[in-house]
Amino acid sequence: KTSFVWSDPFLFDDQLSEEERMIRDAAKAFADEELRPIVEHAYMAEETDPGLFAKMGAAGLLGVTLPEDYGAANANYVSYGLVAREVERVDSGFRSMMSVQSSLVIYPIYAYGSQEQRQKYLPRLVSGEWIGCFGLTEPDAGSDPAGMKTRAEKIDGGWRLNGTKMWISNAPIADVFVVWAKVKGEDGKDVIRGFVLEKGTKGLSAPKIGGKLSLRASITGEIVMEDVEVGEDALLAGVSGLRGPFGCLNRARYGIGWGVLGAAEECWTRARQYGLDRHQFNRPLAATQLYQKKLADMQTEITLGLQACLRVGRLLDEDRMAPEMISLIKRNNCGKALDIARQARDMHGGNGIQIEFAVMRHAQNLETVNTYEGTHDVHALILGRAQTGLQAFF
Ligand code: TGC
Ligand code: FAD
Repeated sequence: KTSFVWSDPFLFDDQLSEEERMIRDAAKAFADEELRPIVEHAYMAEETDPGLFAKMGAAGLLGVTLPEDYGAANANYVSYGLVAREVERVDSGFRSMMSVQSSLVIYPIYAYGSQEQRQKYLPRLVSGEWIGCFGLTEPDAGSDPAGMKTRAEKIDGGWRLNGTKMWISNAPIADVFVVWAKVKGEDGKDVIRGFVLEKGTKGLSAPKIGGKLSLRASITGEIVMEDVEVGEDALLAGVSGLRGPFGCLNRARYGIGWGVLGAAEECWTRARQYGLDRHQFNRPLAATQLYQKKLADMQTEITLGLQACLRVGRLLDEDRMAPEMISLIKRNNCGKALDIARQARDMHGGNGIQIEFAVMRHAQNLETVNTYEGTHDVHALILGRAQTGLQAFF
């Protein structure tokens, strides 16, 4: 008879290849050795160490799906998901830093860039020597990126960009800025194009957004472009239209689907241990029915969520992914992880508000993760549209 493993109910690990397990274990070792010791300070001080990118690069955690030519691991998307899960087990902010670099900066330069752009940027982004950011959202265009005001105007030999991006992860410490702007097409209609800008270019600045109560270990900023002039070689020539940024978001949202389950697992296992250790009414809290029901709910949602991620990851690796599959796991896993973190906070009683118990930090972080890369409700509308054929955004 097979015995039940409470921490891995469906024997998830059995479904991974040896290589996937090795990458997962390397990510876990990195997260435990390099991230756990600094997370409380980073969160409390709202401080992001730019040197972490080079450490992640040296550990092989950046751009893991890229070919070896660029110094990357040439791993599959299941491995990318496993890395996100281990990093986010420590903090969603650290996973944000990693996934912006991998899915939102390295990926578009690889998928839409020229050979010259690939050679110039990818090795240094994969090693973490250079830090990247991705500017889509604007003060007046969040869920509706088609409403962006940033424009790129054709000038002799290149482009001039004007506009402001808002809520941009990594921006204040970035060397490389992938930004999306409206360009007047030959038919006179606006079309969205991608550009790669570099730190130090005249007119480009990235002030920090302070005062966040969530995702405090990950720095966030604006990108301000005032008559930023760049050459023709700054254009990501391989794509036009919103499918450019969405192609990147598919990959980042997929990683988030995995990552948030790492944060949820951390909250679940901490709540379980706390309930075993803490006694009230002369018995462990974990001996009460309500406490056990909450643990069972957490175990169930995490177990189902992981199976869903693995399935979507396998389909992505087989090139059979539809974006709606990613909306499903991004939306459901973020919502479930947020519920789990809030419950875990409650189950820790007063201690639950303390930084050393981690659960409230995770709950606060997951508020952001539930919102960025398409809010919980926006992904519901994507799934609703796919099953009814009816557009409900406007
Ligand atoms: P819609 O008409 O649906 O589509 C416009 C064009 O885009 C194509 N497309 C996609 N292509 C690839 N993958 C996808 N997932 C795609 N979704 C749409 C579509 O085929 C069409 O192409 P074409 O060639 O026919 O023109 O667009 P819409 O304007 O109606 O948009 C609808 C909506 C709401 C679904 C979309 O705008 C949306 O997803 N909004 C959410 C915005 C969002 O996710 N922003 C994320 C900003 S980046 C971020 O948050 C990073 S946080 C990083 C971190 O710190 O980890
Ligand atoms: P809004 O779009 O104004 O939404 C507000 C509310 O209205 C939400 O509840 C939403 O679900 C709801 N809503 C919107 N439209 C509809 C509708 N049609 N029907 C029903 N309800 C609707 N962006 C980047 O480009 N790059 C980054 O690196 C990045 N990093 C981020 C980091 C952090 C810490 C944060 C907080 C955000 C980041 N974002 C980034 C921006 C993020 O993607 C947006 O915040 C998100 O897409 C939501 O946009 P918004 O904040 O403008 O909210």
